[in-house]
Amino acid sequence: MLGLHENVVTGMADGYWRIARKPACTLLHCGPGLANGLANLHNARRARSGIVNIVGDQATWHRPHDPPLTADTEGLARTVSAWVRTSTRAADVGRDAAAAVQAARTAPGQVATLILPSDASWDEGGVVAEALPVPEAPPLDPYAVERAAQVLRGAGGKALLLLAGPAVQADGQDLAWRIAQATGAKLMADYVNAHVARGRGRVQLERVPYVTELAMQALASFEHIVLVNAKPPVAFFAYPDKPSTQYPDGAQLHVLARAEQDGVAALRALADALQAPACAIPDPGPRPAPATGAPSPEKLAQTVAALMPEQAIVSDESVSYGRGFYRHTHASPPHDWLHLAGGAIGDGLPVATGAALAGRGRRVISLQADGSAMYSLQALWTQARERLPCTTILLNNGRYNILIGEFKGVGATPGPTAMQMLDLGNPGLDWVKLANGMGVEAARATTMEDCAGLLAASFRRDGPFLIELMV
Ligand SMILES: Cc1ncc(C[n+]2csc(CCOP(=O)(O)OP(=O)(O)O)c2C)c(N)n1
Ligand SMILES: [Mg+2]
Repeated sequence: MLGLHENVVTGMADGYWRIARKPACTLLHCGPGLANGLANLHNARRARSGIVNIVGDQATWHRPHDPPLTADTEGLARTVSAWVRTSTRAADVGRDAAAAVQAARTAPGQVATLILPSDASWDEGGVVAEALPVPEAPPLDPYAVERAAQVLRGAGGKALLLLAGPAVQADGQDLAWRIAQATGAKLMADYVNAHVARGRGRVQLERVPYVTELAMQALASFEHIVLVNAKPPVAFFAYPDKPSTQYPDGAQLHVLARAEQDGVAALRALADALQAPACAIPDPGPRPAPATGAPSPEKLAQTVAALMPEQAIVSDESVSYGRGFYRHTHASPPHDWLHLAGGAIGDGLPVATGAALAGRGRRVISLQADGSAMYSLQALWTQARERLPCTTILLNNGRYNILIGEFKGVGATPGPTAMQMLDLGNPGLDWVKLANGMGVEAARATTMEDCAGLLAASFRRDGPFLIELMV
């Protein structure tokens, strides 16, 4: 599949892993091409996605002449990769490729980068290697299970099970719900999740809020936080006079499963230790009707919940507009929700594209902020070329809205010069034309009625469609 910028390609590989649970392989050009793809490899690393990057490089005997594209390719690769190797002979390439795939599949999923000097590719003598076994995830710590059971038995509602990684998939949620019902513990998802199973039949999880004050409020009552593939919750950024950590000073943190351990197995062991009986996850109530009138975040969430097809995939790079989407989308068919896992904007459309490739016909809905979309909008071209079932709701607020809040967070009042740097309205971006220019049909919506009509129509198409929602 051709992507028209390396950051589109690496983001596609990230989205592919999140749905297919097997690595995609990128093909990138020399050090600078890898550098172009680094931001989305950073996101993939934070999402714990398995990816095999193949980076072409100068022939071994040409490199000493220092041609223009010579760079520290290994150095660049190391910043995002768990595994890096340069093959120096054709005879080694098969062996090294097998090791790269093995590294990418190592729990919970890793970025592996294989650098191939051009002579290693074109020389005779290549050998096809056998696939290597996928290593087992590190074993659970029985003491951690026992300790968590002990804590949860005594703490009731003062304990939180904080879920991330595999623990926010359907099986993990079932087990966590049983544990919560048996002990009175509360459940929450980490703010940063690559992939959350959502909708009817799943737990109505909320995430730890983004805004530090709100996160601290949400966590204030907990004396014990049991981490299941999650990290201790910390703020995205520092703010003067605010703490980095969002949990109460006196709270005890208990690691049930680290990111690379099997959180679902850990929850199963914990449910067994607590003899937590099976119990049904509550019904979220009736599906909402599509909203009407002027767009708002709540109305958009409600409309998406009203209309999304079965087994949809949501790629959420809605940035400031989407913080409250969860609450209004529980009562919808089962679906998968993919977040920006590493905070580097420009992943939403590529992830949607890769997820659509892995989803084999499943509808992908991008909830996509405008400023972030501009980083990698070429992904639309790949959606058109591959006729992927992608519906993009492009949230046109004409600015980097979130950064206005960040100014407030550090106690600054942006003046006219700073505000101008957050403004995308001069000249305004015409998303219908931008999409059309890359072969994607598109229309503008200014009301929720328009949006609902276009959304429903897009779901009946085979290929991609973009709705520019003026918000
Ligand atoms: C790669 C990268 N560059 C810059 C930033 C800083 N940044 C965070 S959000 C943002 C603007 C987001 O604007 P938009 O996508 O329009 O969302 P809105 O704030 O309007 O909701 C920027 C520039 C970042 N997080 N990642
Ligand atoms: Mg914006």
